[in-house]
Amino acid sequence: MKTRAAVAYAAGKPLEVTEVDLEGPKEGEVLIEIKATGICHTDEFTLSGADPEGLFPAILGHEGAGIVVDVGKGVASVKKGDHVIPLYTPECRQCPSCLSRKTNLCTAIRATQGQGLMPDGTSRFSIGKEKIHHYMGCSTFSNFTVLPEIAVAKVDPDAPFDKICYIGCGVTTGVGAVLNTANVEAGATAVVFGLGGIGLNVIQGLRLAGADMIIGVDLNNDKKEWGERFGMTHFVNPKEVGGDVVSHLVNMTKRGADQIGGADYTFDCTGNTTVMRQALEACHRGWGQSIVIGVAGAGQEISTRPFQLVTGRVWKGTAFGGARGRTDVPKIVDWYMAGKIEIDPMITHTLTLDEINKGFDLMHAGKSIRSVVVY
Ligand code: NAD
Ligand code: 022
Ligand code: ZN
Repeated sequence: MKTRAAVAYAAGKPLEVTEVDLEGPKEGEVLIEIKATGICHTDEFTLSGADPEGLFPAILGHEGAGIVVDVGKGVASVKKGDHVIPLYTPECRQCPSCLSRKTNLCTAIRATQGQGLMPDGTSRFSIGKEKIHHYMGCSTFSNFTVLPEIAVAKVDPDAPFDKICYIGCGVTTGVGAVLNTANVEAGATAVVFGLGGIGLNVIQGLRLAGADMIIGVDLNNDKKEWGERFGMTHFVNPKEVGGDVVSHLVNMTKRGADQIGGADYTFDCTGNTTVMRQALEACHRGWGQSIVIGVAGAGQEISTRPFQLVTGRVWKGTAFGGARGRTDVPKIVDWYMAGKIEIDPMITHTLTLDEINKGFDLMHAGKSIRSVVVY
């Protein structure tokens, strides 16, 4: 069949919206009509050429929602008409990682996904004779896409595509980092570094978990209002703190008879390795946990003094908020439908596919929290 898609032909070039050939689903695969897709940082990271693993030409996009329109042989978990969210972290429920119950990083299709291919080692996308790569196993910048059955989560058909697409990455990453990775308890104190599309979802996850003190840190004062909108209780702009931001945060979180400061939980949502160190060191000695969510540039390293860890601080990372996609994503959609979490105000811009490059410009300029393309 033919489909319309935004194609990334080369690093640093704008996407080109054009007609693409798409092969139907093979065994264990499903054909999805994408109804809406968010534009996220990784798409920009890959398009810019900074991603050493980026492949071209490719159809980017990994934050979508749509409808199953066809299924290949042997597909049993979804059927035509089901509403689904594509998963860049699949859930096969059979690989050693899925069976371990200790991680969400399913390995079933990992090798081929990283090569921009379907599990059988081929691509479903082409233009004439030219092969086009899949991206993060999703390629949601195409009106139709093919995905492995294990990489789709079936969700409530009443949920609006143009909002729940954000659950395909940003919402699940932020809320999941709080509930799955950190396992924050009621009454906790927390610091969130970076109040963008991820940090704001960490904040609403903390509110959901019943955290008491939620400190947001951002260089941009406009983010104060944004943070407060989702449950932030205090705001810190490092540029306006006289001196070291870590000691400032430790002072703000002093409690108990011993007056030792530091947060129970901190989250890096910037991808900046200096901030990652600040986040670790702003944790409480003995039990503070710092969660790295931000993805740093290729080749970057983090450092701290071992003393920070010897005195009981824990440094952790999270991918897709530790969520097991087919199990957890439908639940997050239900939370949205029940009003337990908010999404609508974070979607600051809605675009057509032809306007998709505008979404990248808005992200660059820091003018959007999330831009969503509606097909
Ligand atoms: P964003 O650009 O919308 O937000 C980043 C925010 O950090 C901005 O508000 C910016 O002002 C602020 N900031 C920048 N430098 C800062 C500093 N030194 N101190 C304090 N604040 C600072 O980005 P986003 O969409 O929220 O994504 C954040 C990060 O999360 C990215 O690195 C992204 O790749 C990553 N991410 C990771 C996962 C995962 O599974 N681990 C999933 C999605 C996104
Ligand atoms: C999504 N991300 C950032 C913004 N939006 C993002 C990027 C990378 C990961 C998660 C989220 C990530 C963390 C750990 C891994 N990835 C490796 C997983 C593994 O090896 O099992 C990651 C993922 C997918 C891809 C690359 C890296 C890919 O499909 N190319 C989950
Ligand atoms: Zn993303």
